Amino acid sequence: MWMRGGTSKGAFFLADDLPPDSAARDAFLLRMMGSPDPRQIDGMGGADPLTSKVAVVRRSDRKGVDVDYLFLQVFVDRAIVADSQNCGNMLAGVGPFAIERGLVAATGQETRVAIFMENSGQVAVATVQTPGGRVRYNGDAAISGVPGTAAPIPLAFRDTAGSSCGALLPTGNGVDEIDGIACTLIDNGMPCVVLAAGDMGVAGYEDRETLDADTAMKARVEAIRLKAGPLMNLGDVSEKSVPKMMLVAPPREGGAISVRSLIPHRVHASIGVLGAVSVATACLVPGSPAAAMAQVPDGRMLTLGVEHPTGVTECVVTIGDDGQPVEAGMLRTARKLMDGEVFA
Ligand code: NQM
Repeated sequence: MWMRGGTSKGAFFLADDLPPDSAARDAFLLRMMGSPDPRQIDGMGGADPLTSKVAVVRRSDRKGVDVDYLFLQVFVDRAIVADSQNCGNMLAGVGPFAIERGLVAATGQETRVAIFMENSGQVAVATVQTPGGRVRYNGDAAISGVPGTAAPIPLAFRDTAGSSCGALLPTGNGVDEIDGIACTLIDNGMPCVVLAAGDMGVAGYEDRETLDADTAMKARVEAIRLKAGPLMNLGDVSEKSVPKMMLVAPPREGGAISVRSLIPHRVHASIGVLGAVSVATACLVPGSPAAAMAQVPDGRMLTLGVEHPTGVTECVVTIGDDGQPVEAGMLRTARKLMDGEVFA
């Protein structure tokens, strides 16, 4: 099934429909998307990392969990299929897909789907509208980066701190210096390096195309990323899609922070879900580049607007008694686009 999940788009498969051997699976997915090729002309991919994504879903054996979800990023211009990150946008399509395929039974007006995210080992809960026992896609919820409105799919995350890096701040520091630049190495669901856009010679309010064309800036950012990877317990990240690089600037649209994210080699058209949660959390780290410029409300349940090239994404982050983030939430939507057979 081809679906839009949040601000991303890609293929949703039942695990049993793919080759069990991961090398054969990856070869199939590369050919299906048309990678490697910057235009993906011989495949289904949209020549953009945000439209070259795959969700693999199976019924779960875990207690209290409905389905297991493995996210795979099919690189556009390299023959790489990476499982090194989560994708909270594709996650928005997993609940509807699981109900459509009969892995989860609809329960009244709304169906709560507990999803184990295999990439990082955490559970997310999606609430899907199911009036009359069928998934409803139409509705009034708008998310920035997607035209129009659709049925709301709230996502709730718990215990995402240290999802891939073992700790919220894997170096134990709120700020580290790499190549002379102050950076926060953080993972609240997505490994991210958060640094001031100004330190990279840009304002941080540019559009995606302008920043994507700035090859000198991108080379400096990539040099920092390659050094940050091992410091974040991610090892050699030259062939991984993490950490994401978050260039932050003071908010201008009433949000908490403004961000341009490199994911990691192209600039995101908006921002990833767990990427937004992680950068919002960086705003709460004392002394960090993000905290220095962020506008953070008081309280334990914080709504933090993350401004990006196509709007503002609001994350709700709940802080526990120890001052650490314990829960995060975000509103997404999804849409079924095509159900059929794909050839490779
Ligand atoms: O951060 C893009 C996306 C993502 C990931 C990326 C995502 C997340 O927008 O949870 O959703 O950062 O590669 O789909």
